[in-house]
Amino acid sequence: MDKIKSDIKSMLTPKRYKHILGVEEVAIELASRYGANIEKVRKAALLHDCSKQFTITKMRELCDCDETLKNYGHLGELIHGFAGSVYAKMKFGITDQEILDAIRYHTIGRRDMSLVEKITYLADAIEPNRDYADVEHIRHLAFENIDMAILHEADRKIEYLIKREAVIHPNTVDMRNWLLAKVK
Ligand code: DGI
Ligand code: FE
Ligand code: FE
Ligand code: FE
Repeated sequence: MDKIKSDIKSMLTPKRYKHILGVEEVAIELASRYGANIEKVRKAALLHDCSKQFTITKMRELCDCDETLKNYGHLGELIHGFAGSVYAKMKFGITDQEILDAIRYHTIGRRDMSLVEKITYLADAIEPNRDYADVEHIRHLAFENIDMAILHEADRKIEYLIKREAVIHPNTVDMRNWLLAKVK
């Protein structure tokens, strides 16, 4: 784990590395709370943004931009999880599919996420360096009901994207609808 940390530190800006450590911290807390494998969530947390400093060209080369990104590949921000998952396998020797999927879907989410995926997605959104209007509420919810917390985060994200007149990836909507049915 120390090797992953030092490699990641050298690949990212200091600010991004600070974010990574924040995600790791929250991911460990959530894993303890919900009984997830700590090793797995730590690896997913440390590697989730590993491709963040790559050029968009390099991300596109790496990324097996499957059906999920087919009509959304022009949105640069959505690719780094896909590229990161390929890079984590190639350069960090990660073979566990749950970790690779947690990295892959950490930005857009998806329906039927595993616990490791949920924790990575949520920790990314609520780590201590994050600051947005609803973050305290979602931080609190995170330890009460993880599905409810992700549902609120998805709602918040969708509202934010609508306000900015930005394209919404269907995975986010699909994840939201899945959770909505689940928590009812
Ligand atoms: O990589 P991080 O900054 O830690 O966070 P992230 O991977 O969750 O999100 C990266 C960016 O992607 C963030 O600025 C919001 C944006 N994003 C997430 N979902 C969507 C999106 N942008 C668009 N246009 N549509 C989405 O569905
Ligand atoms: Fe990210
Ligand atoms: Fe996120
Ligand atoms: Fe992140």
